[in-house]
Amino acid sequence: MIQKFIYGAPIQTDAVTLDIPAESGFPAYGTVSTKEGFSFSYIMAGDDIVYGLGEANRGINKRGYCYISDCTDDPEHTEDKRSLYGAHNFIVIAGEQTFGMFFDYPARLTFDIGYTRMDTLTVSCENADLSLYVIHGDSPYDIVKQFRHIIGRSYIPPKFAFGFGQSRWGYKTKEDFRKVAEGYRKNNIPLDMIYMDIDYMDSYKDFTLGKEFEDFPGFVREMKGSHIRLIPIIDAGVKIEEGYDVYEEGVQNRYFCQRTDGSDFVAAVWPGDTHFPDFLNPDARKWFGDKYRFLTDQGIEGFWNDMNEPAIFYSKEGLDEAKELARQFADSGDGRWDGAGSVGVWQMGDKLRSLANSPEDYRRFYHNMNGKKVRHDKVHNLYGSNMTRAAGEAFERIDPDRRFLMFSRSSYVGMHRYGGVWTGDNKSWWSHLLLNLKMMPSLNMCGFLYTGADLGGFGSDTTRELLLRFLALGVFTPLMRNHAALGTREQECYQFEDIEDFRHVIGVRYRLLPYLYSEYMKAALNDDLYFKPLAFVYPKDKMAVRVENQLMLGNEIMIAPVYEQNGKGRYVYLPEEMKFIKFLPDGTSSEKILGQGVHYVDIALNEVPLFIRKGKCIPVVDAAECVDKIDMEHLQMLGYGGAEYLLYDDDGVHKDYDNKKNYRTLTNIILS
Ligand code: MIG
Repeated sequence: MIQKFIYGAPIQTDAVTLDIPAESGFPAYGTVSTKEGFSFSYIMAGDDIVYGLGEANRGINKRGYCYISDCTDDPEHTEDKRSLYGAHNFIVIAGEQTFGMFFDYPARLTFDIGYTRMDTLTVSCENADLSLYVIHGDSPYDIVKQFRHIIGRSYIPPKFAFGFGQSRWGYKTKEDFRKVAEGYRKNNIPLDMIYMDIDYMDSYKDFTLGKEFEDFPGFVREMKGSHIRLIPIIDAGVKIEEGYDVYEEGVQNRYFCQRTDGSDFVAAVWPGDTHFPDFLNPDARKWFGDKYRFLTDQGIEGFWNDMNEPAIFYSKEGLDEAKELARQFADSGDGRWDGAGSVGVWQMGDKLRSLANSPEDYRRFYHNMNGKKVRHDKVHNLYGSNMTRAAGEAFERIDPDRRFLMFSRSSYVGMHRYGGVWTGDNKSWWSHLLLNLKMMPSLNMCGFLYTGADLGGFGSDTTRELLLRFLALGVFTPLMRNHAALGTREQECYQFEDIEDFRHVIGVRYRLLPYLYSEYMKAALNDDLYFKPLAFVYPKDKMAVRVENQLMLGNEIMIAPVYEQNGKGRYVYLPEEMKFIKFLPDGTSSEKILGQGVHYVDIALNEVPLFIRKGKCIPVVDAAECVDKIDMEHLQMLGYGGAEYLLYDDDGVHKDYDNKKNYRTLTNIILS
């Protein structure tokens, strides 16, 4: 049962698709105050767990910290950070009283979950203009499914997007891409996608190609000939340049975000000075979306949308202020570090450091929302979402029967209908492997099923060991992509010794692909979860409820990756008897039945572990070099006494999801 309460005059976000009549009165839980802005407070019982918040820092249980929904381009995901790229304002409180809440509010929103006071949850924001949804249910899992139902079906990518992809910021020429394709194909490491980062464009201009990419359709075809799809990036900012069609059209039609005086707002990003398309204006959204045709017409089938928080290096205004301060700084003589009376080194440094993504800049420009002028900071968390919505809506026009690959960096609930997300600029840190695992179920709860992290880590130098362990988790995440930042150690799988280990680990992804795809599709089609915390499956098991380093995947398996350097294995908690399966580098697998309880299991660096639940079985196939070549005719069953598995499969291209023919029951003949 879902109740909706409206406070003030909420801005329409389109997060919820189901029409729920608003009620008067108060939520049955906690207290709401609208005296100074909005706040909701609730006293948590000692053992209450708080789930949700999608792409957020720290644990699966969000309790014990303060999180702020404020989409931010911050590439340092250290433990102290409160805001990442997404704003996913859904939480479930589970314990003495169990209920869910969705705060549909598109600006900065604070979740103090036992930070100020350990027993108190306070959700607050500046303006009391929001819709609050309160969800009652039998269990957190039930509440999540109800929430998912009201926000609409999750995005479904084409099947090739379940393959493995290689990316790196810095590939510039056809030769660079060919080298990657060759590196994988020659070494027989499976690969389905190579990502094109910003250097493919002409001067970082969206919907252009650098001169290196003459006869681009031919190049796209050449890659497709090796069953590799090129996936270009699109950035939010549009370069200011006379004669550049996207710029000219945007200016002419007033499709860019404007300052108070009506002039187009200028922000510096990769192309230099840019304007920001007003994705909240439906006409501008349609216009920008149709620009993707420039690339789809040349054979491109997928994209990733970046810098759409939006990220700002600096604004003209901000820079002018800094320059003015620099003048005063220069005139201030040899003062003290703190300036004592004039401008000091620290003040100058702070000013320069605060130029990027500054809250002041987000107050300097406006959107045109159906004729209404809305200051950006009031709708900040909708920007990236609506960029991706622009693309998603355009794909419906470009080819209504076909699926396109689309994922975004910034997002708000509602965008899950148009695309997936990747979790942005992580680092080659062991802690980020575990963070990756913890984010997955929370993202799923908020509708984002097609997700994954930069495997190997984006920033800083990876190691062979870290990459292999990252990949062994990535085998299970719908988006499986190795991506790294400019200037870091090269981390394509063929850059390391004993390449066969990479061939094997990534090969396991392809061996499991029919199963993973089937479970993804079932989750998407039934508003269900692909990844679940153990607590959702074993709610009565006190130990399972606390587990934060293992996940349930689909309805049959549990995963427990190794996430520590020099780890030869790990402790794992089994809520019930399960079969422990390891995919071994020689192509075989080992099996061992383990009883309920805690076990230490050995997991070598080139092995991929999983656990099959009692009474369940899953299909596996032989490894293949790409998704198109998976042999679906020769499925083998791996199981623990399970007699049947309901397989979902389709052509992976079109949208005939609800056809009964997509389901077939597989029988586990090799009963073990
Ligand atoms: O300011 O396009 O998160 O994946 O490689 C950095 C370059 C811009 C940030 C993205 C990252 C991408 C990078 N981009």
